Amino acid sequence: MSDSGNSLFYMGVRMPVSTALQSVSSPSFSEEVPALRHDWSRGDIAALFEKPFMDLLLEAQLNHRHYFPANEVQVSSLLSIKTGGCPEDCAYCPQSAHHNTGLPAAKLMQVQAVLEEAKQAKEAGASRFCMGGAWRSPKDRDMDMVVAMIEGVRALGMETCMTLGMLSPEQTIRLKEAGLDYYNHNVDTSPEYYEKIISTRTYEDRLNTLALVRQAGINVCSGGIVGMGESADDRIGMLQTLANLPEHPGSVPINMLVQVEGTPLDKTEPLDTFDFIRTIAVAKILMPASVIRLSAGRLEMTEETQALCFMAGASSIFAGPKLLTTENPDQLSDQKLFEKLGITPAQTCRRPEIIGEAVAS
Ligand code: SAM
Ligand code: DTB
Ligand code: SF4
Repeated sequence: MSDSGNSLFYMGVRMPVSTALQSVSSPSFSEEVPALRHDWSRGDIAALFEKPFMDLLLEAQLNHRHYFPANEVQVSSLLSIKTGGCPEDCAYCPQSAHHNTGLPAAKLMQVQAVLEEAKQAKEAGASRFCMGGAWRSPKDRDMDMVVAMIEGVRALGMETCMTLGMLSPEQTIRLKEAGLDYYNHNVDTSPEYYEKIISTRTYEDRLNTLALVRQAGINVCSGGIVGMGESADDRIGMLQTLANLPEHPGSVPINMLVQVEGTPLDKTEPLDTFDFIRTIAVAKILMPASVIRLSAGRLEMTEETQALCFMAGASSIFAGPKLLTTENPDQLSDQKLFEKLGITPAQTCRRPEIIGEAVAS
């Protein structure tokens, strides 16, 4: 670890942990930089979920400040570059051809049109542009356009992320060579619950693509969805999978299910808000050097819920009026929320070790 051995960010400055802890009146927390572990048991994780809410949030926030500046949230923007008609049957997804959601399908966008959207996102304050394709996996014939999109967005000075489904080894290498910064591929839920949500691919398929991406040296973005009717043990199992990967994903998006009419998961009993916030806090404690993204579902959340998610260690959001196909809070309401909370947009959400190129896991 770097010089942050016994200091952390508080009130915008790095200070000794003891001083920061006095400021939050909590002598009971360790000054040690939280180690990056990859051997979490379900019992360990369950014990975190059972902590008193305030203790859990404080621990998560202190862990966060060992690795990241306080009060900064990175902003990403999303674009669906190929929409709908997907052969996979993911029960949550409005883009699956197996569900009748009324969403019109569209072919892969032209490169220039994607770059126009990226420019606008940059002007609106996004530092990363995430492009999503409703594919089981991309066709090789689509790769030239995908590569041109990555190169074009990078030339605008933005970080790039793609989420295109399963990849072949050759496709993964092409993405790396194009300069792709992040590949998003979510494990979505626990290994046990996965087959209740998706029948057209396996958990193993998902882990295989994550391994290809990691081995190619592309930063991994992987997280999941809660509020799909899963059990508390499924949320524990999902976080266990992510935290016990050979390297913690650089980004961990935690999505609250966006319920869409026509999908099998529409009208699912919503998850208790505190259980959602706890999931974010536990993710931060398990993977303290990773950026936890408060991802889909913010439109249905109050400002207070989002503030507690930031307190729990979330330090990234998707901004802009649209996610891939569903709505998201508009720019003005996010700006107002940041002002109310004294949050400033971070220029990057890369974890510190990645900036130094010395991966510490
Ligand atoms: N087809 C690719 C794949 O599945 O990896 C990429 C696009 S897919 C839409 C990206 C991610 O969006 C999914 O893995 C899932 O976690 C998330 N997602 C899709 N529909 C959602 C919904 N209704 N609510 C919350 N998250 C959703
Ligand atoms: C992620 O974890 N969430 C984003 C992004 N990665 C690609 C997608 C959310 C999609 C929500 C439903 C929709 O808008 O279609
Ligand atoms: Fe297709 Fe991805 Fe939606 Fe599943 S989540 S149906 S793979 S677009």
